[in-house]
Amino acid sequence: MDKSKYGKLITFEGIEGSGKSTLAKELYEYLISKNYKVVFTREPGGGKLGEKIREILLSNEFEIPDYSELFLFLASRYEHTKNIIIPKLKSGYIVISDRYLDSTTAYQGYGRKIDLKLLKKLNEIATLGIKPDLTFLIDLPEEVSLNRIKNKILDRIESEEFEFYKRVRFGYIEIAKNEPLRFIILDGTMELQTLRQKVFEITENFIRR
Ligand code: T5A
Repeated sequence: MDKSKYGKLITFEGIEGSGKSTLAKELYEYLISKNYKVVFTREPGGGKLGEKIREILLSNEFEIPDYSELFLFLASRYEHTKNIIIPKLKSGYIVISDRYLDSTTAYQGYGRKIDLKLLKKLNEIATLGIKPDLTFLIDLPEEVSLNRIKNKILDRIESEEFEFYKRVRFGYIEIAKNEPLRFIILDGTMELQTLRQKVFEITENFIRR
């Protein structure tokens, strides 16, 4: 495989209400308008199986024990990577994913306190060794996050206590610190217009590199 023809995987991460979904979709639209080959996808979900798993994971109908939750996220990721991400990258697409492997490290690792070394191994299996080329971490204080989502019907994970989000946010910063070349941390309290401009600019520079 000629590596120069291989696409790029760009992921968006952050806690609830950070604005990552908005920015990921806007980046997708922007790159389409510039005639790039690009696809938008998300986790949990992306594939047919993953979207079903997403319904279960976010539903308030079940109480899902920690490790069951972990394995469901990983099951979704394996299908997503194998059936969507890898084929699209091989066809030269830019793949934009709203959440990917770092969500598991942040939420199940730092949030639920599952062993980080174990998660690293499991993530390697679920991603078939694929790593994002560029990750935007939209960092937001927990208080602002809760305020942004307070008027919506909360899903199972959004109903977690405040301390959980504090750990997840802290976890994200730690993950990003360990991989400074892959991560761009943006302050999610900035105006959406400013954030958008930064995401577009950084991505275009990155693609042209
Ligand atoms: N999860 C996921 C795990 O625990 N482990 C895993 O491995 C994976 C993959 C997934 C849930 O699963 C968990 C994490 C999640 O709890 P989701 O749908 O991806 O669920 O996650 P959410 O974070 O809930 O996604 P949302 O789409 O609801 O939130 P976003 O993406 O953070 O925010 P967004 O863009 O929808 O914006 C929220 C609101 O804020 C406004 C927007 O207009 C919108 O109203 N907003 C701003 N307002 C002011 N200034 C800004 N800069 C703003 N940016 C956005």
